[in-house]
Amino acid sequence: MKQQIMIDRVSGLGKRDFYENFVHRNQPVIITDITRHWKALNDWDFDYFKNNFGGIQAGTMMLDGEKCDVNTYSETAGGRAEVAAVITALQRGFPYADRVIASPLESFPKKIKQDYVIPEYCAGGKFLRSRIYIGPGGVVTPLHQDLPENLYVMVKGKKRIILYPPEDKKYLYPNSLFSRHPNFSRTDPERPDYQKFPKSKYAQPCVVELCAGEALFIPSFWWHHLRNLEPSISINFWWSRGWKLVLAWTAAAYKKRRNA
Ligand SMILES: O=C(O)CCC(=O)C(=O)O
Repeated sequence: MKQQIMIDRVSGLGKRDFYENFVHRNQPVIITDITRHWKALNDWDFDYFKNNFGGIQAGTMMLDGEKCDVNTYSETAGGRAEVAAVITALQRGFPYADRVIASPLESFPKKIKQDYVIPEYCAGGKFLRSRIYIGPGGVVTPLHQDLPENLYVMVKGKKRIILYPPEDKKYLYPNSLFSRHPNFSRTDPERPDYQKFPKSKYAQPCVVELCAGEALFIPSFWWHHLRNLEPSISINFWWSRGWKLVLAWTAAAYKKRRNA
């Protein structure tokens, strides 16, 4: 029997402790006081984005039912849409809401940076990038893993996030290495199919509910599945370290060429 993974909620965590106890140990943690001085915590809601950034073209992902269809996401082409139009549809609800915003920070004007403070844990981090996610209640991002370290900050709403450690990969049936999305699993942690994916019963999920104002550190290669329990807005901070940095640059260059 594997030991149950516990994810602590902490505050007042210094950068050194963060690296020693969590980054270097590849251990997730929820930090509760990152957003203390963020204007975004008060201001960000669907209307704020409509009123302040309504005219911009942001990256989006189409929904297939309640699931984000990652195949439709592109940082540079196709999946872009006007923020006001997407949010108006989200406010009308399903079936009008047919896509969510999942956009690189650079799509937004620079003034958006006044709304938050880059957390000290990743400020100055190599290859630091952010994406903003805006979606209605119910929406799911399927189970996947990413190369960078990820500080995932809930600004509005609430998400249920199911995590698995990287070593559970053998139970999670990832897509083929040669597919478009080799980092996605074919299993659904919310509806496990043990007939089709028998080894998935050995995977050990760890479930957290992340509330507005809280940040979840998702270490590199940890698997994560996210469900909006409420209409939600979040921003993540991805950064890379050591040998993974080379991979991150290579993957980004490859993606840029593919999407051009
Ligand atoms: O917010 C979401 O639903 C997706 C976020 C995500 O997959 C990530 O930060 O890696």
